Amino acid sequence: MHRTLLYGAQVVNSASTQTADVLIENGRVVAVGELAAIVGENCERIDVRGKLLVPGGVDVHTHLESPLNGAPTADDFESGTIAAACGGTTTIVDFAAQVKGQTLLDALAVHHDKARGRAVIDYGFHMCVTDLVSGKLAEFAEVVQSGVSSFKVFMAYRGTLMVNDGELFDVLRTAGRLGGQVCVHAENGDVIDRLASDLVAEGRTGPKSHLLSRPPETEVEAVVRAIAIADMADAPIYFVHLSTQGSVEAVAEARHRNASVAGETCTHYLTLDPSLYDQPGFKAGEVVLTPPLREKVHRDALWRGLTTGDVSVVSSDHCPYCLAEKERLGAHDFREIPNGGPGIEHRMSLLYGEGVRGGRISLEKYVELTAAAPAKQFGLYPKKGVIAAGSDADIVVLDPAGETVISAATQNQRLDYTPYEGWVLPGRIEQVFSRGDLIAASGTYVGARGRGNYLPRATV
Ligand code: DUC
Ligand code: ZN
Ligand code: ZN
Repeated sequence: MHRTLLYGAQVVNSASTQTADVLIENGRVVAVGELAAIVGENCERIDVRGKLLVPGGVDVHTHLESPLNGAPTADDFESGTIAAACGGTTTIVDFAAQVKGQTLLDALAVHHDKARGRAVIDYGFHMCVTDLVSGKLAEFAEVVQSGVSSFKVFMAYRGTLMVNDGELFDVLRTAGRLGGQVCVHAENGDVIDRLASDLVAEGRTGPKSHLLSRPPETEVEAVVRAIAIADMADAPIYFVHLSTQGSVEAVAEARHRNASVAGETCTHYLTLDPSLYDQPGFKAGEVVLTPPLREKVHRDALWRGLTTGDVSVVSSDHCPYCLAEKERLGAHDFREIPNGGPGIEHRMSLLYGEGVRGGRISLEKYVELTAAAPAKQFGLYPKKGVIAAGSDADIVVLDPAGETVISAATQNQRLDYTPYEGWVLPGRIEQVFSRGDLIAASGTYVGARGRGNYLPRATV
């Protein structure tokens, strides 16, 4: 039996912080407390005095080797999960995307094949539904039984991904009856398409038009509409990648009347300014991600939403495309630029640096947003998301006295840029353990290949 004692750190969970030792046996935490004097000789001891121990990050919104936008995303399950591990994330829930004409179960099988033996951290899937022709709703039960208890649908991208209101109602009602939940991409796709055509007609074909064609109201209207449809379907709803003040207010209003509504935002909506769309040449293409970046008033509202709990999860929406690929596809028309950006590697560092050290959230809130709440929301808690007896020993050793420098040249994400180039953040992720294995040290992957396990998820 392999035993490891991490001793002398501040152990941070979403409800408490304590100075304690953590004893790990066979990949699980078996005790947290004053243990150094009682564990005996047969135990590896690791000195983590002066450090913070936080639960391994749970990133519930990633797109690895995904065909969703036509072009496959740049990170596959190996490179993407190595980047995640180096950045302190030990669990992901990735979107398995159905392509047109494919059954949901076939789409899931394809995604399992991509991940199996390649992912280095534990992983689950959401089912991303893009083609609802007859019969697909009947597959939902089997999808849920296989451990995929959440679905994603799009209220934008007519002709490729978008569902209409009736289909949204069907999906919500069907998933809800099965005890599953639906992740909704809320944007008014038809209005966006018209604004985008107008811009192209005026010759405004560059990346900044991505921002101009997606004003905040296009998100807010869709959030309000989807909440009403979820009410009619008597089903829970989870909004992915919220970016606006109005959306936070709509979700808060629904939650105050006890509707089963939850909201997620992403690191980039909290930290990046839309002035990045004014970068010269095609460089603004880096931040063609959906929804687009928003002004400070929206970022402030999102931070407030995190403190009130109305926005309960911070994910990465890691959906990477190299800038060269974005330019190849969309240099002449911004509508052809694959939408998405990186984030899986720096989510934990950014939220610690900008959130905790920036004075916006507490350490416990940091753990809640990055690990405990996403694990609870998607049926993985307390296996994941907490450092406690019985939980998987997924643990990040964070040095509050260190610093993190972000650069494309040193990142593990398989990408030719980062929108955070040159950022220096307080705090440094020193070591990362997954099921008790040391898998990352000082930003380098040191674990075995393909060691990640599939996580079938319960309904919640
Ligand atoms: N939605 C996502 O969740 N990710 C990338 C692009 C999109 O539209
Ligand atoms: Zn989306
Ligand atoms: Zn996404």
